[in-house]
Amino acid sequence: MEMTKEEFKKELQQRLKEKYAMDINDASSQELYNVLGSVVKAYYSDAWSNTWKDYLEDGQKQAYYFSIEFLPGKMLKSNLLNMGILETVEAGLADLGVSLDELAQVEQDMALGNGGLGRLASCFMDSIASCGLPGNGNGIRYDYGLFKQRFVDGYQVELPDEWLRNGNTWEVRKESKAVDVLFGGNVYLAEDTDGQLRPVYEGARRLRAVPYDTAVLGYQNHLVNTLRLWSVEIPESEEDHYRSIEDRRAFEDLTAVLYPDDSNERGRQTRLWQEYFFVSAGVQSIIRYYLRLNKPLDVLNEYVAIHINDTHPALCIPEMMRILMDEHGMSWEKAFNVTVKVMSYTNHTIMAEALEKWPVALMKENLPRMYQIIEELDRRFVNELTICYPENPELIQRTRIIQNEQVHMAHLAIICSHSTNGVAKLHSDLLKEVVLHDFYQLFPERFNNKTNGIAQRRWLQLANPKLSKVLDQTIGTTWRKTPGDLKLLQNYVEDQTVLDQLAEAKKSNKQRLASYIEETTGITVSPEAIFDVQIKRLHAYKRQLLNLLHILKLYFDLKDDPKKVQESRLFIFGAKAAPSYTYAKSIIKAINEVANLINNDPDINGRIKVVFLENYNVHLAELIIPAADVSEQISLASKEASGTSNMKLMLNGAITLATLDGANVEIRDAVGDDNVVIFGMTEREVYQYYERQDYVAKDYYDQSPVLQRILNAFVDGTIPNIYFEGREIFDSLLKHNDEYFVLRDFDAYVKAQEKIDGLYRDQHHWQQMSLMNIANAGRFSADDTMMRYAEEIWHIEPVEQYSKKKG
Ligand code: CJB
Repeated sequence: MEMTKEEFKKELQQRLKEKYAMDINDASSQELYNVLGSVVKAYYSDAWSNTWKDYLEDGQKQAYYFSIEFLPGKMLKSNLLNMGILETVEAGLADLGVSLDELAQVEQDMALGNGGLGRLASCFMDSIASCGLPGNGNGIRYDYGLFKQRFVDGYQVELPDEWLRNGNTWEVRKESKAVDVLFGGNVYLAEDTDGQLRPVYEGARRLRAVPYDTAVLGYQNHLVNTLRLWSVEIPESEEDHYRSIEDRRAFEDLTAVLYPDDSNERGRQTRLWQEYFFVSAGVQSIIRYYLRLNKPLDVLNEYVAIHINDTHPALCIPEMMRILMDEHGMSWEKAFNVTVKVMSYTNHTIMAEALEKWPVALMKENLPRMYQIIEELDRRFVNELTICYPENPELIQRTRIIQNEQVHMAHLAIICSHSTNGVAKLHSDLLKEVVLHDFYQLFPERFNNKTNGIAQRRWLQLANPKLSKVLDQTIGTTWRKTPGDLKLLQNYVEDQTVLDQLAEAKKSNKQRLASYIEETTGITVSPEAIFDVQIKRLHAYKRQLLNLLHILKLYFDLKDDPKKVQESRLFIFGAKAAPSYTYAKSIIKAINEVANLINNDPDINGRIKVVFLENYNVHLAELIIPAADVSEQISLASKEASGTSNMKLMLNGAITLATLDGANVEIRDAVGDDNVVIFGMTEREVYQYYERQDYVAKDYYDQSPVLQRILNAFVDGTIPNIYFEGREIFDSLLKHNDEYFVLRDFDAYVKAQEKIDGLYRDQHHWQQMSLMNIANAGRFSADDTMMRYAEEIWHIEPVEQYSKKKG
């Protein structure tokens, strides 16, 4: 995909003429962006069609990553980088008086996900292609992405995200690949002309699933995989079935909105429809493609691996069974055998409320054939277990798929797939030992760990060009392809020049963020302050509240003793709360009010500032992360399955301040105790409290004048304008006994923060710690994670010709 600067300029101007009959100077940014997009697309289109044709011709086994969320963010620069023409295009545009950065702003963030789970899926897409692996994504093309967050009087307000308003340059509508999906009605089995039992559908609703494909470019390796997102339409033949416009709208709305919940069960009919819709469309299209290989369906697993990302796509299992049996006449036993070998499943949380369960009645009514198959899967599982463990009926009751009139999606996914993995070592251990222990006893060989990873191209090369340049000058450029080579930086830990250059890059990123903060909030912040960052969804278990309590402590300390020695701090928050999660929204309001109080208090004089940036998204993360000094990873131990912002922040040289939760444990192992600040209860201690049931949050309050002052501030008017929210938070800690042990960990957290303060004062040492974090972040590359999925779960290999070109 070579292209010179002059060729690029010519092509751009030519296309601008063709499309808008305009010269560069007359075009708006949007028009230029559209045309640039079409130039880029034209450049990869050959490689795209070659890739899937090659896969087909070579009978290549492919993986399909099914996820109800993808969160790619902006794609222009990432595509340019992966094509190897980022600099050429940047320079060509500059010649024409256009800034690439400004054009890139025009692109809407593609926010078809809530948080970690969706962003992980997108990092994985990038890495699968970059490793030369044959793998594709399958999901939903929501008309509206995750809501836009605004603050009004400190409250979160949600606005619709009309990301498609100006079109989407990257997608290609594939009308000819549309498939039909059936919902509702009655299904019964009747003998067909060939003597086989086949389902007969009565009164089912037929909807059309139309795919929109997006190219997923590998990093400079000529490989282009596909992210296929499905959109609903009403087939012409069905028009008569709609009695009114409202009736029609209800079905058209199927792919309208992304459910804005994160780690929370959503028992709504539309959500169930969404799940079946993209699963059925995806599996049907895989089978259709497979049949072109002219291979028998009972060796499907030699050519196809389907990954179930969390339980939302778990209906892949009964849908595959349906297609194999109902449409291709396979026996139950054979179909089950193949299905298990094709499917694999990742669990992303141990939070009980996130473990999906669907009421039997709802499933029966909306997806009758799915329910019949699930019921049979459950019946056979129970039969088998009754034979193997006749003495243990409780085990059967605990593990069966249908319990108490509910379908347990995780049970379905584990029982009917060949692999279940957690997303960090601690999380996978907890799955085996506690949360899924029964299943681990039944199927020990199915359980494995795959620690999450991040696409280092986006989170370092694109987000932090300043640091990237220092790295190129210091250790060469191989880290760009092989993130493990970042390790070479360790050799410079005593090199003052390199340390100064790293500090300079950080400072410049802090300045960039400071300007953004000033522009968007009007708050002036000093780049000299410690930039202390907590960016993630707002959730009680992630304990943004603990951060806030500590901020209040610093505030009161400075009020009491204005001469107290303390580094200046800027506390930065970025977080969306699910619209229905009132407690999380109260915390947002409280943080905003505390920010107002502190930022405007002349006694504090800017020594502490608090900024809650609106509308945290991938793009904002790219701005915040390179500027961070401190990475707050302070969830209650055992609750954060992995975390991935922790990896992005360390990669950009922030020091992790963390509990031993999720992947923080592995970050500690990677950088060593001296280069991370750990505090708080271990997961074992948390479980001991659960066993003994002897946590009394109020004791901590009663015994600590410091905590009394801080907590009282929520209800005595010290923090203004939070009459209801303050009471809710106060009661959550004292009346409802502090579910996430905030008060129990408070003292340890304060000490850890004091340690951070002391470490930062010794700038030389701080820079050394920062360097060690960058140097050891390579192991969290999603490339490595994907290679492990490929080898150990999907059994696919990098395509030879691409890996050669890559090498
Ligand atoms: N996660 O973002 C979500 N949504 C869910 O519904 C369940 C889990 C997160 O997934 C990330 C990717 O594995 C994890 O890093 C994170 O800890 C987890 O909360």
